[in-house]
Amino acid sequence: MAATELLSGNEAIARGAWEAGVDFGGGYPGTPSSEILPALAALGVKHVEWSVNEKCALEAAAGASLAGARTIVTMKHVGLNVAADPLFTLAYTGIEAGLVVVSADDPDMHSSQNEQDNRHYARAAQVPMLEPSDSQEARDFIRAAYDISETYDLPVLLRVTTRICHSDSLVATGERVQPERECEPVANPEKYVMIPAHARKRNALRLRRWQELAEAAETSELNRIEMGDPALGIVCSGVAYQYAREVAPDAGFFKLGMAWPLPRQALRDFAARVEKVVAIEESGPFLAESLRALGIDVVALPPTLSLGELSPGRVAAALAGEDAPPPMPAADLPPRPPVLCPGCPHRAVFTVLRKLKCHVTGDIGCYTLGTLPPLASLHTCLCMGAGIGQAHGINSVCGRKRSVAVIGDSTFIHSGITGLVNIAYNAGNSVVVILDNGTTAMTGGQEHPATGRTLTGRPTRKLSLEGICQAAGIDMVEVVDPADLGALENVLRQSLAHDGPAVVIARRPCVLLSRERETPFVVDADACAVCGACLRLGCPAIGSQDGQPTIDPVLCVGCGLCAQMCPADAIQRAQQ
Ligand SMILES: Cc1ncc(C[n+]2csc(CCOP(=O)(O)OP(=O)(O)O)c2C)c(N)n1
Repeated sequence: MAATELLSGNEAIARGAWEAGVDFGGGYPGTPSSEILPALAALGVKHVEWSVNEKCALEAAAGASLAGARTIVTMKHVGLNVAADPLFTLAYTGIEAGLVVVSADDPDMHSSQNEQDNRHYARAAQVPMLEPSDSQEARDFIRAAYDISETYDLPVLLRVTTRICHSDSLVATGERVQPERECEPVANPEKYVMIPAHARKRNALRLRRWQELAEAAETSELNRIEMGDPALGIVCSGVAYQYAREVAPDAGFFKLGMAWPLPRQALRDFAARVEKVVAIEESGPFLAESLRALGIDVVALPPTLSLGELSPGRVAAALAGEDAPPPMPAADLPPRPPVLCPGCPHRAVFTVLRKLKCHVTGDIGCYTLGTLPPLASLHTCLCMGAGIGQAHGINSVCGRKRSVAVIGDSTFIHSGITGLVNIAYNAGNSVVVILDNGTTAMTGGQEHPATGRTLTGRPTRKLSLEGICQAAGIDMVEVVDPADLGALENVLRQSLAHDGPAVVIARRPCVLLSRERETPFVVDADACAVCGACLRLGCPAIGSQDGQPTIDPVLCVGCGLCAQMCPADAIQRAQQ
């Protein structure tokens, strides 16, 4: 029954996809997109999966679409780099049933390594892109996206940003439209086998479809003109619309719901009706440059406006002609740098790597925090999977085991395996430490192939990390519990001394998985030599009072790492 619900943008996307009759959802977790697929699964969609990575997700979706099922693929912005290969050629082959790719961008990098603007992908791949500006539009636009996808035989990008994904607003929902298609894969080689002879023809067809879509964009109901005071005409989309509307309620607005292809003539007509045109947009001058390419005179805004997120205050400053609009105001709170949890198994690994004075090529996950003091023992973080390749490059030119790579279990499966195969194949000598905490902790604890459970919690075939490393050609593969500092140090030393590449799997579950605690530890003040060894762990449970280390019994989970670090044996389990 149709109803009104308070939904986050992510929940609204899932709802819209469910209503549109989606039967397949795939993706890889990544903030701010991670909640979409679990919400879709909760609605009872036929098949929803955490794929191994974003490329796998899009390829599986392409297959499901070929078999007649409407499909959705979700990822954070950098995930689209991984999925870009199939995306570009999908624009040639087209689809059978509607295929929508959700790209959740993260301006200001709340939880990302860059703030790339994925609107450029729509232009580069020539695929349509819709940009909702609240949860209602997220639900409505995704429904519209399936119609566009099927009418123009193209995958459609739905671009959202953190504020849209994670803000709640009211949504009028509807019923699910049950798809009528037979589930049967289409055999149409001229359309789906992209050998050059076919691809050239498809490219010409693609161009024709694109021109038809560009024509339709001129009158698309997804775009809206709100004609106000003609002194100022604002062109915008997504969350930027909300900020601009708040700051300049009387201005004229061209609100783009379909942000690519642009309604070129409609925008020119709008520009002719206002005295000056400003493009209010996050991330970069994508719209401003596109409008200028149409011959529209757009007011230049300060380049620094493209750094980070917009806010009503920043938009007001920009509209007032200020040169350097202030950054997003920081909340008036004490600084709280991110830290590894008390009892986090990653802490032990960085403690030993620091002791061994290793140069460490890192990766993305909770363990990236190993770069911060006092652990301060992770020296690179580029993109998922990169740490293994970087170690291989460093060690290849240095001719010895100069760098050690660390990588989380989920990241290893996502894009580390190929790097390891590359090491084995090219006779590399790197040591790779897989931080196997049994989950994708950083993005909220999602399942992955080595957890042995699917997105819905169903038991499944469990990937053996040891097995896959051996199969890659690594002879020395050791598994160690990082909670045993001595054993971990021994294994690392042996791996570094080994003639050839080695993998150390540091296996201990994330403390947030079971949330079980052991009896906390206490510092015996009389025995403590105040040497500071325990403080160098950077454990949030260990503080100091008047120079004397203390352990907070509420935070301590009883992992015992500090007791192993203490040369004076002054840290003991508390008496129960
Ligand atoms: C291409 C890409 N996809 C997704 C992400 C988001 N992301 C960053 S790290 C990570 C996985 C972290 O899990 P794991 O490697 O197991 O380390 P943990 O956080 O558990 O220590 C994810 C999903 C990303 N940064 N880049």
